Amino acid sequence: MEEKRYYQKEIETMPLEEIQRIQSEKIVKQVKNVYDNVKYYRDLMDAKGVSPEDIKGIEDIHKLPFVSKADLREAYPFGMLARPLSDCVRIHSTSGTTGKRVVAYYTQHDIDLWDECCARAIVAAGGDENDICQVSYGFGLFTGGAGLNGGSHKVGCLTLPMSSGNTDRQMQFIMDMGATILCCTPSYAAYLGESLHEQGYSADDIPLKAGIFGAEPWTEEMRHNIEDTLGIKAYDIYGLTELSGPGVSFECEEQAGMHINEDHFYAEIINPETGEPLPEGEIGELVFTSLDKEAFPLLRYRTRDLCRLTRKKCSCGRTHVRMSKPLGRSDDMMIIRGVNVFPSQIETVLLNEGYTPNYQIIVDRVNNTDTFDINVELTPDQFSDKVSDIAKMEKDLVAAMRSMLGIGPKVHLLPPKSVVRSEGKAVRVVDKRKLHD
Ligand code: DLL
Repeated sequence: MEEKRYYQKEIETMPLEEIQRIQSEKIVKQVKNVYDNVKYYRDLMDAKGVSPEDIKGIEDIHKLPFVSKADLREAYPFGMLARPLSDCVRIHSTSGTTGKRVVAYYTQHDIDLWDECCARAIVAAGGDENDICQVSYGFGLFTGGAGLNGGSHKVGCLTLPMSSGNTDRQMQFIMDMGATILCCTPSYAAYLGESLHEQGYSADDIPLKAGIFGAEPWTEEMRHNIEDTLGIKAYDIYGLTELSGPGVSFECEEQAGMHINEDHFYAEIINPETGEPLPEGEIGELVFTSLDKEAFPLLRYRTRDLCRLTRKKCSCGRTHVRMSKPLGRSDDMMIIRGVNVFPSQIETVLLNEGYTPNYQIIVDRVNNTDTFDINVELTPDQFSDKVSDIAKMEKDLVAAMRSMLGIGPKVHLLPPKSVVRSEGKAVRVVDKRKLHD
């Protein structure tokens, strides 16, 4: 049998008790560090009546206060820094569509740790120094490009720092350089696959063998679609700017949940309403503590991402806890006519019914009633000039949606190329109700 490969075998396959011992050592130090160096944390902890001496190990973590995006905004720009700016070497930032941006700071140690996490993900996807790794996440303030670029260097792959966009050039580099690993958002991977096929390439012609896709929710159905089009194995990767970027967790060859780099990030699942910790296996909000970040450490940060954790043994040999694909964010969940709807449910139905992943959901409110429309693009093969054919397909799709969601949207089947493609994170939902509020 082929020898299993890891980037840092000892850490990645460490017994749980050993991981917990490391986590305990790190949390005690980190809590003392933020209490002494960050007034914002000192005030939060004082207000909760908890002092650094109360934290004797990882089992005491629930005594600490939560931190949310609102705290980061309040403390913007420097209020959460635990090191002087002179120790920091870089910043990254969220896209900040609403309110102030969140800015994260890194020391060189923080960058090294982050690159290692991304290197673990690349090796888990089968990467080594013989690979050519095309990094098509955006470079700049967004963390995707820099993170996978750093990881790819650590592994020793030949790295193509493409950034996102310029699809013709992306295709040219994949084909001419013989790229074997592609890193980008799943929606962009689907678009690249579609574009390569339009150029006349089939999955067999495309040199890629693996993809490392994340930064947005995507379904199993989308995974199969991308795997078939590009002829690769598609691996999920998760992360957020506040904690460093991609590589907080990543999939192994099992493709059954993402191993969280628990030696650096401690995960909890809580009930988003009450803040109470939930037992293993239950769905709730993911909360992270960065155990050894220097510049911008976060205690009990509420991600708003909904998922579940499992400690079931994984056949890859890694012992770190696995998180399921996030169902979506608690703030992405749409409540339409009183019913909870996640974009991922809609994507599942579309792909199961044989449609493309090119869709957009539009929600509005007219005369105090929610409207719910889904624009879905047809392939040239599916497209028909006969109105009755399209009407029948729309009717069937509405029925499939109703059975998944409990409510029926209006479905609009559109000609090929009428839904705008994304080069980064796809905009799946346009909720116009927010404009009226
Ligand atoms: O998206 C970091 C990243 C870059 C992750 C490249 C993976 C690959 P942010 O822009 O701060 O950081 O957005 C973080 O994106 O809280 C999730 O809601 C969502 N997200 C990230 N990865 C996944 C994933 C980057 N694999 C927010 N599945 C997170 C679902 C994801 N959602």
